[in-house]
Amino acid sequence: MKLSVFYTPELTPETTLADCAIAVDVLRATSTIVTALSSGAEAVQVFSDLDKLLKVSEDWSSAKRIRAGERGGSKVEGFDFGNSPLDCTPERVGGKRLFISTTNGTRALQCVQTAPTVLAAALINREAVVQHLLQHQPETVWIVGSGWEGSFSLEDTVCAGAIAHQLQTKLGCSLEELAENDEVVGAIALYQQWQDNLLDLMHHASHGKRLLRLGCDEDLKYCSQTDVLDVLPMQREPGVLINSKSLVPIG
Ligand code: 3SL
Repeated sequence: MKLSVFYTPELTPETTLADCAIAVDVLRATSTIVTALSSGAEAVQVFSDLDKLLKVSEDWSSAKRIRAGERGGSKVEGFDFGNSPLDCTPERVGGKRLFISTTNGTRALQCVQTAPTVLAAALINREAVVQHLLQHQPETVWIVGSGWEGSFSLEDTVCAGAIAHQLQTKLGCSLEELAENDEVVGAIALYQQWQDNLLDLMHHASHGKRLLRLGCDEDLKYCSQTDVLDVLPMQREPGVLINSKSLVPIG
């Protein structure tokens, strides 16, 4: 298994593809997606365009859909939710499809959506992602951070490092055997430095500070937890993610 980390969708190769592509947006899209599926959402459908989201979701009755729109960290007018995982309670999302468009995270997912396997990862479901990789052993794995409007993000990189570090530990392999690019080494080093103070790291992150200015302190606390949800968002069709752990094996 060879692992690559790309800090943003813009830095991700366009001409090749990994066997397994993992999109990360700890603050907050992939944390929201993981939480929605954990709370029983039928599926999460991601859009980079708000108007397309509204058009496609029109085919769903209002009782079976939730529309989540975020731009610049705030809820888009006319949408049910913004992009807070704390909104995704079983009472509000259970049995419904979450249609979501955010500033960065949904773009990262669209950037990798042609890969054979597409997963969504955050710190809260890191172990579920690692277990999938150990079980299926894809030859090439990409972890793609969402960043903020094309720039590096501490929180997405530390999550990539958390996945890479756990993978290396569980595989018992060397860094040379696992890492395909320098960013893997950097991400692991960042995680090793901050693994016991992830909330502090969120407070140092530029996007974390932005969310604190918007009063999203509880979101940072929630999103900085590690391995708290055993949920694996996997793309079933382009742009549509389900909890692959809820699938019943045939036979
Ligand atoms: O999901 C995202 O694109 C986030 O980067 C934006 S926010 O956390 O909702 O502000």
